[in-house]
Amino acid sequence: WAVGAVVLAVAAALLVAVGPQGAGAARADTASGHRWITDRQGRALVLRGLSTASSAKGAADGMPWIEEKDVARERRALGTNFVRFLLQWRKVEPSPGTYDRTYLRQVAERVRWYGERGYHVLLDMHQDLYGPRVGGNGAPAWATETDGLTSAPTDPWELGYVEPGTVRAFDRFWGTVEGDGRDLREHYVGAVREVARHFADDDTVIGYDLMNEPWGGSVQGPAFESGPLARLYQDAIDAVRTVDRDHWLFVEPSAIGSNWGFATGLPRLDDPRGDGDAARIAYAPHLYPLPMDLGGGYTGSTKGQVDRSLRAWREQTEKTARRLGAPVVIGEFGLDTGLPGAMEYVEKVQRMADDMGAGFAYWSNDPGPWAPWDAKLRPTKLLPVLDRPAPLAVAGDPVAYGWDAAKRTLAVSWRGTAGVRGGTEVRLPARHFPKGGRVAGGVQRAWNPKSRILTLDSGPGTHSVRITPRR
Ligand code: 9MR
Repeated sequence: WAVGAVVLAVAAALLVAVGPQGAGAARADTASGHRWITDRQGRALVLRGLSTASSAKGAADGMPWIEEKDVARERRALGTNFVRFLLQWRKVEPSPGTYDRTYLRQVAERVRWYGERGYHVLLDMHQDLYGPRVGGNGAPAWATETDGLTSAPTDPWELGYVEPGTVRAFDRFWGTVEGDGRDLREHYVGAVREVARHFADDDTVIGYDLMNEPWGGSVQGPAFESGPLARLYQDAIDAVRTVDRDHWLFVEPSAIGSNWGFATGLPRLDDPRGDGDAARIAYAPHLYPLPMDLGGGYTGSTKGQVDRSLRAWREQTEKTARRLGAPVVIGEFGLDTGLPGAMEYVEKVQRMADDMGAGFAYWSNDPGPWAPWDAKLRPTKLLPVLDRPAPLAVAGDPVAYGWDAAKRTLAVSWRGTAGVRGGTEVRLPARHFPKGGRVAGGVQRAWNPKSRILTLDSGPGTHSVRITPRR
């Protein structure tokens, strides 16, 4: 998310709109106090993974670059339990009202590769810059109305969001300018429902990300988020629930502003499953602090600015999650690993995610300078940073958890809750725990040196466990 003058103007407008709400909210450095996505045993899931993959955007078959062995490598090298898997509307609905089952089967095959290795898959309805007809990806050509306006390629790519053809394509999609009466939103909702119908009984799928980085076209800010965006989300949620009662619906704010830590106007949404604990709506904002977007690293004066962005981002995210009654997953964060201070930044975001009790999907697994593997699939310096000790599933209500690299201690505390089956699982990477872990304050139930997963006993009451490397 880089910016041009127009985008900055929007940011300034948002800043004014945020006003004093932006400051002062209480902040507890603990993972507790919000809802959790749970597995079938009722355990709270700490979702940690990558997006797979940007390469799917332009591929003729819409498939990411990966083969099954790459999924196996990722599991081995990083111990991730989560993947945000990119879908393309153009592939789901290649012509109006016609859904491509072959495409959905190919997606299902890859979901199975992940499922067999213990992953949870978030299916992400991805788009950037609307669709290929206006220089982006996502929407089919038949659903791209530009009224003769065009879009030129831009550098950085994000500036394409203010190209006339792209703005008009969004406006026609949202129905915020006069059109030919065709309801493109309805098609989109139908496509999302079709994806949900296909995966309703697939336990590897954790949910659906209803739209990547929504953009309002010529309508921005709260007017967009509480208007067209909220309506689309509500329609999509209602439609999914007609075919899929159980999977989670992940919603994102408008990317502009929120990615940098400004407030979002996204309102509470209703899940036909019911209110409170019955609802399954998750909040998946992206995190790209503006100073880094503009090419800065995590160093010098930029570092202080980024730190302020991170604090604001956390505060806004927690506030929005409370409003939505939703658990949080950082849907994307990522950067060129060659930027100065990049690894310190990734560490910092992971610590913040742990403090918040939020999952994350790092952007992305495409081999290259942003990824844990380079173009030749050799590990980059990001790999050891992401290969971090962490809980995967907590048998109760998590209170706090985190890896203290200086003390070489993974601490996990939780309150056992009734109805939860199984133990708490933590992953202890070989690079930090070559001989496994020594458990204090709890009881080790099992240790699997291959998956590097240590299982801890749980039960009623509060547990506070510290794991250090076995000598
Ligand atoms: O990293 C991606 C870059 O190579 C592409 O040119 C660009 C446009 O498709 O998208 C980048 O990925 C972005 C993602 O789709 C949405 N969030 C921000 C990501 C990084 O810019």
